Amino acid sequence: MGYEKVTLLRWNHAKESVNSRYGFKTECCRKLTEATYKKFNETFSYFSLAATVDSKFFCVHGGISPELLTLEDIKRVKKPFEVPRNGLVCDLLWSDPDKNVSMLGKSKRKISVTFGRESVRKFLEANKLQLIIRAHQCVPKGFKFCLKQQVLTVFSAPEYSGKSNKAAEAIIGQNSVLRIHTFGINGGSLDGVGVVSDLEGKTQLGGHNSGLDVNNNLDVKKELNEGSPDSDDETVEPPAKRAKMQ
Ligand SMILES: [Mn+2]
Repeated sequence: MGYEKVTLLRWNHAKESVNSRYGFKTECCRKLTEATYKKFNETFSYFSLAATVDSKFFCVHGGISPELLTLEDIKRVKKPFEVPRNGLVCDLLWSDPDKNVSMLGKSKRKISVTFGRESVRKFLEANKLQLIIRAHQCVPKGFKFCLKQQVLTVFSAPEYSGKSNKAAEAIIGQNSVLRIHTFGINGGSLDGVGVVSDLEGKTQLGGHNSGLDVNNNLDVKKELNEGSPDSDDETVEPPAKRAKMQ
């Protein structure tokens, strides 16, 4: 299937200091050139912070921020931009949902914050949105709803860093029907596993035919995944470089 337009959202590794710590720089310089590596990082500074789909789904890499009240706060960030170590831009790329707090909590990543169901509820309500779709944490099935099903984590790297997790993608179709396609690695190649068509964890095989209508399922499937995603992605921000002694 072709796409007319693709919007890449900035993620927490789309930053030079993180790239140089977690292997992208090494791989890039080995397979390509350092100049290409620099171009990658320059390009990252033009990526979008977040996107909405159908004015219902808020897509972002990490999550929300105490400095995020309305979508206008994001629109005010002019490209290109760097990712600071705190504040709105940092939180959008680094924050995580947290079932143990109502509003905000401390992140064990040593950067940004965690956010609870009440802060999500307020953000969604203020912006007339229904669901936050984010990545940033490895989850065993590739997807996980949390915080009263106001937040969906979709993790697209199967067998991440030696784990046995599946991966998933969220597909929003006509009438804002949300489908979740999960996949794993089979014999070294990506293998479509199927589409999850209900919220009770029964993965149905058979391609993209089954739809998951979030609106119809939100209230009746409350039991699902009320916890926070497992914080398996333990990426932390590298410490700030110390100024060289003169
Ligand atoms: Mn991440």
